[in-house]
Parts: sequence; C-alpha cells; structure tokens
Amino acid sequence: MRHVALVVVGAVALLSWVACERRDAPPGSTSAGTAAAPPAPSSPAIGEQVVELVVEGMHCATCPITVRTAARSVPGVVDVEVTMSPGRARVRYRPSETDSTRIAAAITDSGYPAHEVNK
Ligand SMILES: [Cu+2]
Repeated sequence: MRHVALVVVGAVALLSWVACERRDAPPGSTSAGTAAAPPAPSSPAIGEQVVELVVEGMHCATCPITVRTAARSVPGVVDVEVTMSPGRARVRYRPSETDSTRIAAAITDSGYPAHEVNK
C-alpha cells in the first residue's frame, strides 16, 4: 500500500514540515539580516504566485504528506502547505515554470482529487 511505503519518507517530511513552521520561514530563505518584520511565512516572493486548492479524500495523518510530496514534485513548485480539515493545499509556485492546473493534476494523480478553490 502506498501509505506503508511512505512511512519513512513521511516521518522525515513531517519533521521538516514542523520544523519549517516553527522557523516561520520558507525553506531556502536563510538570509540573516534585519531582525525586524520578516515577510509573512507564505507570502510569495517576486515572480511567485500562491494558489489554494481543494483536496478531497484525505483521511489520515499520512494523506497530507502524500499530497505535499506530490505537489512538491512538480517543477516550479516552491512550497506547499496542506491541511486535512478542511482538505486544502496552499501552493506557492513560479508561474514561469508551472501553473495551478498542473499542480492540481499532480495531486489528483496521487489519489486525492484536487481543484482550485474558486473553480
Ligand atoms: Cu491516509
């Protein structure tokens, strides 16, 4: 089963995910400097966009990890936040490399039908 195979990867992903939330910074932004008023955690950088997707069928703790892994596998995706209830994926991506349709398709292909919130 997919879930069993993902346990090890999932544990690592979950740890880095939690650590990432504690840092309140997107991965890769290690620039130290002004301690004052860093940008909000998920605010897109210049040239990036954020799309919120409805994700159906998540039912246990590993499901969001599967969804996140699927979305992150899409070239151009920068960061992904997944919540189980409600089932949502907030995806930050570079529109020069991918689009919301491809991201939704990748999540759908992983077993969780996904579509944009407003579509
Ligand atoms: Cu599950």
